[in-house]
Amino acid sequence: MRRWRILAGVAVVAAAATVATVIALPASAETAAFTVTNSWSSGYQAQVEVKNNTSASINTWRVQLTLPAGTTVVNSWNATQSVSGSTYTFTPAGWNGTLAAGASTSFGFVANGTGRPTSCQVNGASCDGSTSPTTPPTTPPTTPPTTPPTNPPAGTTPVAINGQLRVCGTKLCNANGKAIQLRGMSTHGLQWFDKCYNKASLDALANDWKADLLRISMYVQEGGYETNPAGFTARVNSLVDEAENRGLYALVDFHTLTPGDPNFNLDRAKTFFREVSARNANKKNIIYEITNEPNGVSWAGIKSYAEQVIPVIRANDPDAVVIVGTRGWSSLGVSEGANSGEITANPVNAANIMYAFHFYAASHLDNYRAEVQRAAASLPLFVTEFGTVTYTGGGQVDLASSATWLDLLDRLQISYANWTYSDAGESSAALKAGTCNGSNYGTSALSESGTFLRSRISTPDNF
Ligand code: IDC
Repeated sequence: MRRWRILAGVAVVAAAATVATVIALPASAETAAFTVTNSWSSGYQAQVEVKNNTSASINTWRVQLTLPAGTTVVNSWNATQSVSGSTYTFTPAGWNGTLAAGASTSFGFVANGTGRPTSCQVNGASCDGSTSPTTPPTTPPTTPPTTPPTNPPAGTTPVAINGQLRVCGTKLCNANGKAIQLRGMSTHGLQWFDKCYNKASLDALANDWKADLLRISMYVQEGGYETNPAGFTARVNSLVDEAENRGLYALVDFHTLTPGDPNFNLDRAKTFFREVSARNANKKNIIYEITNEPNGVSWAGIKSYAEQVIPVIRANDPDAVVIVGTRGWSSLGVSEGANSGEITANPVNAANIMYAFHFYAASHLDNYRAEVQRAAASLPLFVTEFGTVTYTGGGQVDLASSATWLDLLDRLQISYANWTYSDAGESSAALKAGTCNGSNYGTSALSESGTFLRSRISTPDNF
């Protein structure tokens, strides 16, 4: 981690290592410390820790960073960002403005370009706590930092190639800033089909299907999380590990469905995501889906839920992508007579997020496809769930509509997960009934839907 400090509120050990120099703390100052947490050939990720070194509580702060020509901020989190010329101003995200005496908070951003800030001010004064703005050093003042990789680690699995993902504009990008599409499968409800997620089935998904992601569908009601929070949390964590071991991304789905208002589960969501994000913060493969299919609830209600749950995740895992469900069973509102305009007019106040869209190919046809195409021009979309069948999870497998849908998603580079990688007795299941009682997950175990999905997912990736 390359780290240089523009902070005077702490003891700083001089580079010579023989003399310890303590820089005196100004009588009254806020400070901001800039750290590069990851970098690659065309950009870097940084964190800024804002500290209140005064003896009184403050209720807001403002950090201004000036970047050299050729370097821009792509996105930020845990702060509200504005820009004037080459100076970026960061103010509290809403929940982290108040800092008690001695308290600190941090925000992060991704820069496109390699230039580090040439100036840093906090509340109008230098970030080091002195009264006049100073230019931070351009070389590390202390012992040589560890060298960050200039490229994602070499390897052949989706996670080894792409590393930590982030949202870039309307796309999902890898650690190198390249727009990518992930294709994979969703579990069925873990309370019913847990036995389908074992070594042989997950190996088949990674090696034979060449999937990029596993959606871990944890129902909250219907015998799910609410009945055994510790047990379901542990199982989700173990599946995040199983995905990581195979180089797959893990999409953690807080599968709210009935009741449709996610706020019914707000406290459970905060507890669940606090625990899961703390435990998995250092993993590159985790993506958080904070609510499955809001229904019978306004967009304002969903947005309010998201703006309470996202900070809980960010506090532990600031750089992970978070996906927010949309109105009308994640139909961008269409199934309840609305459309994505209500989101673009009033987006969730958070960075590095995407919006969920779900479809069932035999039920949701051209008017839904048109809305996805329209919305994709301005919103980052992720199809976290879709079926080849009707919205009941059963009925006819509509291969023609499914292919039209997947062609559209491929063209728009929208990532997707199919419902379900299970042997449920319904036509949406990719595995024939009874498969999970044995150890054969080869092509002979696949249903009509599974055969189709494997043929689509196993083709070469665009990364
Ligand atoms: C369905 C399952 C079915 C189960 C039911 C319980 O396929 O076996 O009995 O849930 O609620 C969704 C939901 C997803 C549904 C799926 C099919 O996210 O939970 O699964 N579906 O109905 N949205 C649209 C369709």
